[in-house]
Amino acid sequence: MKPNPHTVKEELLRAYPKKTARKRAEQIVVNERREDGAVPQIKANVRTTPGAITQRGCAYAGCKGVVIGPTRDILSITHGPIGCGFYSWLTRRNQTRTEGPEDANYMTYCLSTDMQDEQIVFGGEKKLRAAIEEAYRIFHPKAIAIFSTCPVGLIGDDVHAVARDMKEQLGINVFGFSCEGYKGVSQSAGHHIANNQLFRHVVGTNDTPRPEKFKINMLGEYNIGGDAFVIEDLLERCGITLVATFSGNSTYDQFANSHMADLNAVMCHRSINYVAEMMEKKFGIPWIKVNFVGAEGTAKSLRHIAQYFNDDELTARVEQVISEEMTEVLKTQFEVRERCQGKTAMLFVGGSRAHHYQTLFAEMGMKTVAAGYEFGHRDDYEGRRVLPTVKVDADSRNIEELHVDADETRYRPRKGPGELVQLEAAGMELRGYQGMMPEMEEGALVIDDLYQFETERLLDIYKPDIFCAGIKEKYAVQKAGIQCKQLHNYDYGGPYAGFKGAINFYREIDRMVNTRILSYARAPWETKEEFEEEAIAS
Ligand code: CFM
Repeated sequence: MKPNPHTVKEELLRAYPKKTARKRAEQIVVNERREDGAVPQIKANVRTTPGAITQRGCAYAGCKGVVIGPTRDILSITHGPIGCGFYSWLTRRNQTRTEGPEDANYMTYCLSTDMQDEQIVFGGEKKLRAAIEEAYRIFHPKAIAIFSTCPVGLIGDDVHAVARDMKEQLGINVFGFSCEGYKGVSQSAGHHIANNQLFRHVVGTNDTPRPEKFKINMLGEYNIGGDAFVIEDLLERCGITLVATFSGNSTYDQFANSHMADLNAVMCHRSINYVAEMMEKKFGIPWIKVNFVGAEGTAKSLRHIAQYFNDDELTARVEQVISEEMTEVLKTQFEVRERCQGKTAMLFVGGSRAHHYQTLFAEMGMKTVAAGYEFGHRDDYEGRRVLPTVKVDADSRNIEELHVDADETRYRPRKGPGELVQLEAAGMELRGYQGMMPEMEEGALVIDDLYQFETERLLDIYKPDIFCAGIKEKYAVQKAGIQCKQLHNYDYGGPYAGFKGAINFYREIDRMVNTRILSYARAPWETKEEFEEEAIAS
C-alpha cells in the first residue's frame, strides 16, 4: 500500500523535541500544489539541528573541492592542518584531460601548509609564504589558489595579503579564499565564496576576442565520472564553441577569457548562479538554465541554445545530432521499462542532482516518491520567482555579496531588448530556474537537509527500490536491504550526462533494481539460532 505522506511526516516529527519538530515541520513538505498551481513553501539553507546526523559538508569543501578543484592548472594549496587537504584530495571523481602530455595537470597533487602548533599559536602566514614559494619553484604554475581551513579564520591569518604580495613577487596570479569550513550552514557558502573570488581575480583578465559564431560557457558542470566529456562532444558535433566550463575539465585561461562567450548555460544552478548573474551585469552575457541529465533534458537544452542563436544551420545540426542519438536511447528505454516500470526511487543529494536525476528515473518509468537537497536554497526547490521573498538570515549575511556594475568599456548586451522579449515569447526562459518541486509528482515528500534518523524511517516505511545519496549514507542503506546509488561520484560508474550517459544510467539502474542479491543476504540477528550456534561453536 502507498504510504500517506502526511502520516509519514507526522511520524518523523513525533520523535523530535518540540522546538526541533516545529523547525523540521517547515523543512518536510508534501508536494501538493495550491489551486493557482504554486508549490508549497519550504524552509531551506538553515542550520542543521545540533545532534542530528546531516549529509552536509563544509564551506571549504564547497569552495576548494567543488568549484575550484576541477580546474587542472590552478595550483591549489590548502592552508591548514593536513587533514583537510588530505581528505579533500581526489575524492570527487572530477576528471580532466590535458591537450598534450606536456600540459600542466595538478589535480593528482595534494598541497597543504600542514599547520602545526607553532603556526596556530604564532600565526601561519610565514609558512604559507614559504609554501607558495616552494610550490612555485617546483611547478611554475600560471596561478596559485590558497584555501583557508577553519583555524586560519580563528587565528586571523590574512591569506589575501599574502596572496597580493606573492602575486607581485612571483608575477603570476595568486588569490586566496576565506572559505573556512565554519562559514555559512553548508558547502553552499563555499560555492558563493569561490564564485566571488573567481569573478574578482580571474574572469575577464584576458580580452583576446574569439572568432567563432556560436560561443557559450557551461556553468556548473564539474565533469564527475566524465560527464563534461560527453557534453563537450555533443556541443562540438552541433558546431557550438565551448569557451569555458565552470569548472569540469577546465583551465585557468578558459576562465580568463570566458567573458568573450555570448551565452552562459547553467547546469547546476546552486553552485554557480552567482557567476552567471555577475557576468550578465558586468559584460552583458545572458544566462539560461540547461539540464544535460536525461535524454529529454539534453535534447531540450541543445534546442534552447540553438534557439538563442537563432540560426537555421545551427538548428539543423542540432536536430541532426539529436536524431542520431535518440535511436539508441529509445531502444534502451523500451528495454528497461519492461523491468523497471513502477519501481520507486528516493533522491537525497546535493543542491541540484536531486532534481536533475528524477528526469532520468522518469524516462525509465520509475517514480520518485521522496527527494530533497542537502544544501539547496528555496529557489532550488520552488524556483527563482521566490527570491525576492527569501529572508536573508545572519548566516547568509556573513557571506560577501559582490557589488557589480556594467564594465565601462567591455559591457556589450548580446541581445537587444526586442530580441529578448521575442525569445521569452517563444518559450525560452532567460535567467530563470523553475526549481525541483514543480516537476515532482503530487504527493511526493520533499525533505530539506535529510537527517539520518529520517533516512532510516523512510527506508522502513516506503521500502523504495533504490535510494540515491552519497558515501556517508550508502552502507546504512544497503544494510537495510535496499540498493543505494551514489549520485555524487556515481560509484565508480558514469558518465551519466547527455544521451550516452542516459543509456549508461538506464542500464546501471535496471541492473540494480532487478537483482535479487540483497534478498539472499540475511543479517545475523535475523537468523538468531544459527548466529547463536556459531557463537557457541567459536
Ligand atoms: Fe552542483 Fe555538483 Fe550538485 Fe554541488 Fe556537490 Fe557534486 Fe552534488 Mo556532491 S556542484 S550542487 S556541491 S551538481 S559535489 S558535482 S554531487 S553534492 S548535487
